Amino acid sequence: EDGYRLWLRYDSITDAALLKHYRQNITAIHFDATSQVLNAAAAELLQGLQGLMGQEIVQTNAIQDGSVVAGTAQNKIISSIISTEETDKTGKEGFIIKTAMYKGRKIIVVTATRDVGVLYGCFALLRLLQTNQQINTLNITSVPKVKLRMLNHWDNLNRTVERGYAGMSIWNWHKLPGYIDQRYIDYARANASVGINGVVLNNVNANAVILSPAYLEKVAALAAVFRPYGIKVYLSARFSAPIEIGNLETADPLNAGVQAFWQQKADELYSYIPDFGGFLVKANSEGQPGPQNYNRSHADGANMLAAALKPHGGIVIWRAFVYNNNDDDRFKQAYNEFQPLDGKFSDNVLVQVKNGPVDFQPREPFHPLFGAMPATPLMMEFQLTQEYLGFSTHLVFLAPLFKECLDADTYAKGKGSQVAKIVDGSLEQHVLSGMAGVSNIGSDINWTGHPFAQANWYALGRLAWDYTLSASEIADEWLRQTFTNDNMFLKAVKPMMLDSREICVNYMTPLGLHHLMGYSHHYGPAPWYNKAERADWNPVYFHKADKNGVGFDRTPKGSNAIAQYNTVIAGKFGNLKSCDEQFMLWFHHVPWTHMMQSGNNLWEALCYRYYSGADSVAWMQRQWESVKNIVDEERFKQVKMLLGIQKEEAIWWRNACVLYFQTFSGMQIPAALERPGKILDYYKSLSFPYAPGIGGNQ
Ligand code: BDP
Repeated sequence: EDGYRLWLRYDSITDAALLKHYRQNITAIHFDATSQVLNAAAAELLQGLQGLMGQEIVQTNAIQDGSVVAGTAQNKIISSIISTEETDKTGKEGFIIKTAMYKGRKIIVVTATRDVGVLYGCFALLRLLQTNQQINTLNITSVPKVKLRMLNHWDNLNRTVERGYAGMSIWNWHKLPGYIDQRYIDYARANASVGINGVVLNNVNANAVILSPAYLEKVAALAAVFRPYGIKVYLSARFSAPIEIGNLETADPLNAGVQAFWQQKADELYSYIPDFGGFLVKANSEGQPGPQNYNRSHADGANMLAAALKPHGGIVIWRAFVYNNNDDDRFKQAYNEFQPLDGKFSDNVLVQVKNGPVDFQPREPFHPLFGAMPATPLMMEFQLTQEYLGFSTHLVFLAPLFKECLDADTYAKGKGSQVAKIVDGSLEQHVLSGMAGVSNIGSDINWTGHPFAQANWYALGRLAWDYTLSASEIADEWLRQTFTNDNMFLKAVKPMMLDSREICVNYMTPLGLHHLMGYSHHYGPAPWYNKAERADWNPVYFHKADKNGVGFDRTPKGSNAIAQYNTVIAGKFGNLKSCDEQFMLWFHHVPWTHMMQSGNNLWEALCYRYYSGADSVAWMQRQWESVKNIVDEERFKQVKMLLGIQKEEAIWWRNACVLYFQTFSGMQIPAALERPGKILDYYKSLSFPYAPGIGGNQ
């Protein structure tokens, strides 16, 4: 069990009664049409069912008791059972799974309006077996809530991965297009199994060379692998490509030569990849070129690219992750630049916004742009790779983080205007909608480094499909498929997964602290750091600790960032009394002696949080130890070792932060808590020249 098979293991069902149930209900599969996508679906269904049921399943045209009949609504058998009106309700990608009688035979129908829906339905049927559900009376209709469900790879052409902690890039550019690694196919299967339908292959800090013919051939080879799985390829486009690979002297979006370059590039791209998805663009952010270099706006830049792609049906995903090195609060800058552009983007542009206003911290309030740009489809950007949550050595299940943001109410159109309703386009009736995760995938045999980090990839896909799923349901599904359906196992491991994010917040950045990590590599704590070339790359900029207290005053007395929220939210965050303590230091500079709900003062509460975080990792270790006999030896040992590292690093975070903040509070660590074994200078002296994942930026 090296983890390579992810959640698609298909090992035979061990429960005898259940096995009997499945063998009674499924005996054969029937696919009456062929297409690349249906062939992929049939192959998956055969492989999965045969593995799970431990017996041969025939693919036959004859209908018998237990036939799985899969196809679109055009299929004659299916249309005699399910009306096309009913199937039409599932849209372009949804599906129906239904138990039915056909000429006296009991069958299972898997249907959709298009082949890709059938593929998703087959994966859903397999999931039912993998999670040990009963299948004798099925009646499932499932429709994705979000249209573009994507992974963003931050992979460089030299195979390093910016903020990647699971080995090198899985794209072997050198061997492409001639050599198709089995990994590409298994990657596509895994994505399709959770409904991911788009992948950006390269880093947002992009190299223009990917747009040259030699690379387009390679990109086309990957697109061909992904096509049968309903996945489109997208590329990060470097805004200055006209200069770098087009021999032009400018990349000004209003320059006719530049426009012609992109139009010709789009024509060329579509000649290689007829279903190419479009461009993802990071512009005028962290040193990347962009339209502002020519005094043009983000809308000018995005619309110019959008015009080039439009005739081919492509889209532009323009990132809103921007901040300048100026005196204004970094929190506010994306809003300040983008909000005034609402309504100015072409209809094939989405603006991609990170979940929070700063940068993928363990906890952030939702980004104030959500709800503030009604005329623009806003795409969600989550980060799967754990840049700020312990790399791939800490077990941190991110579904609770994603849910917290998606469920947050923006009040944009009154109560009930959750971020999720902006992301799925329903609040403003947008045609386009999207959710992306910055990939945590690499060349490690188990794909994600930490065996449990696979769950974050899984969760992104499942939530993009249906954000009403709870974190607990997702953890349950993933654990059953990836490890075992054993109840003892689930009882011990699920709570540990579900609490893991809050535990990480507690030992890293409790009560609304943020951006305390080491400079550049982002590994470990460095709340003292103040030497970066930009003020807003320094932890001291964000926590503002002094003798009086700690936290960033974002009320009208301070930076007034809260004014970017709807007044209901601003009122809540802006008042220390009503501000949820978990966000407190995001919005207030709070005296050390401030009385918390617990009856402790802020300093004591901070200490208790840090200690409880580190202690909870010991609890996670005990939970894991308790399933030793239920888990395969290989993954048991891996997770055990990783929890050992996590424990040490949680203590490191705790000690470094508590000792540092103590220099301001001047108060003792509460007597009940163990003293840190080392002094602050020890933690300050640590250096990490070879920490993984460092990218082109800070
Ligand atoms: C930051 C990363 C940096 C990325 C940047 C981005 O540290 O490597 O390039 O985000 O999202 O979190 O563009």
